[in-house]
Amino acid sequence: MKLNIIEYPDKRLKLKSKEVKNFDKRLHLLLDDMYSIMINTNGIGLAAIQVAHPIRAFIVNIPNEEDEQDQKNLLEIINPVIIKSAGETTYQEGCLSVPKFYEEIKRHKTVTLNYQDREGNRKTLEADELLAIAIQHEIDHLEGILFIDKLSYGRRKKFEKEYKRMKKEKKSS
Ligand code: Y12
Ligand code: CO
Repeated sequence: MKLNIIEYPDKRLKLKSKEVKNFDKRLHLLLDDMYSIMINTNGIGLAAIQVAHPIRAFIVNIPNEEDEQDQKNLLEIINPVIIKSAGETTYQEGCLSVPKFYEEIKRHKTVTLNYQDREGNRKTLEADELLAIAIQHEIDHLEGILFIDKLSYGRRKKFEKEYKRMKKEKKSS
């Protein structure tokens, strides 16, 4: 499967993704290909909608203490539902669909979620630190929400201006 990461302002990023019902070979191939493209582009999280598949699935691979991404720590999260969240934290977030732009975003410090794995098995996960932030960022993608949608009016305007300038520079180079 040839996958490309779609980038802001592509309207498909605004779609609400649909529940996964078939835990079949096609899903497994998509998850495998998402992993390859995420690692090749230095990402730590990627939702299926970012590769133009509007289904409720995402992957997260948080680097370990040596700052290495070990595939053993890969999480494939399907049909997630947050059942508990607590605390508040901020983190400078980035997104493969909004390249070269980073902003401080407020999130819950910890989240507990129910989800399914690639075989459809039901699981519960308690997440904190960077994993909790990544999970909230990716669940937002399933709702058609980007981290830049969470910016204040002023910061969003600044982003639009900078992003347009960056795109223009890229075109002329
Ligand atoms: C904390 C906050 C947000 C997340 C969501 C997942 N985000 C990413 O994986 C972002 C990756 C990213 C990678 C970049 O590097 C390259 O594209 C080579 C990048 O840099 C550029 O665009 C130049 C920006 C974002 C998880 C945890
Ligand atoms: Co993202």
